[in-house]
Amino acid sequence: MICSYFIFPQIIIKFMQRLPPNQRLRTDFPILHFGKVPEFDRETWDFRIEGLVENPIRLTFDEFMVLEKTVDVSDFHCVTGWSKFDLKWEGVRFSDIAKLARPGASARFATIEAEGGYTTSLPLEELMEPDVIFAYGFDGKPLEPIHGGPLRFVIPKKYAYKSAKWVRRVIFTYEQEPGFWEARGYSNSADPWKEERYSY
Ligand SMILES: Nc1nc2c(c(=O)[nH]1)N[C@H]1C(S)=C(S)[C@@H](COP(=O)(O)O)O[C@H]1N2
Ligand SMILES: [Mo]
Repeated sequence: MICSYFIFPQIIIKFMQRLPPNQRLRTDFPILHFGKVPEFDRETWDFRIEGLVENPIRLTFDEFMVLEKTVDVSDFHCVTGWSKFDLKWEGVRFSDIAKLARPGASARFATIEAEGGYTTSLPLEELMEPDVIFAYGFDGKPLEPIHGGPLRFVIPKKYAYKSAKWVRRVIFTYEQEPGFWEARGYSNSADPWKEERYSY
């Protein structure tokens, strides 16, 4: 009695509150990207941090894997209307990556660049949040190529087109560069709670 009439609605309300406006909850993990899944060659793959930094860096995959590891559980919201709860990402915080390269005083944004030229850009204060990570693991396993493996960017507080798969480079900039979807009419701020889907 208590369970069905009291607790159950409470659970539903709690879930609804975690769903941004006009999003629907999915329990599967949809796959969405432009172009095809790139090949990963551990020998030639690298990760570069460039632009307005005091210490530009190039890391091999093995070097990346020994950086301080973070696990973060977060929700995921695609601008086309689906959301997923409690995705468990393992990787390295953006803020830890930034510490290594030491952004200069004039750096205000960073462009995240993926294989094949997919890009997105964000202000540094949003990138320095502790839930923003470069993920190589998902749910205790290596991140699958189809979901962005070997390395994807994850910024849970933004629509997922900001969470670039197959990341290779971070460029610190003074002006915000237009991203792949942002240049095609999607919002630069991309806050799902304010429903910032388009750039008009
Ligand atoms: N490199 C790259 N990253 C990308 C995209 C893409 O087209 N290319 N699509 C984005 C969009 S719109 C979404 S919803 C998510 C989907 O991630 P998933 O396929 O792991 O669910 O990846 C994002 N990252
Ligand atoms: Mo998306």
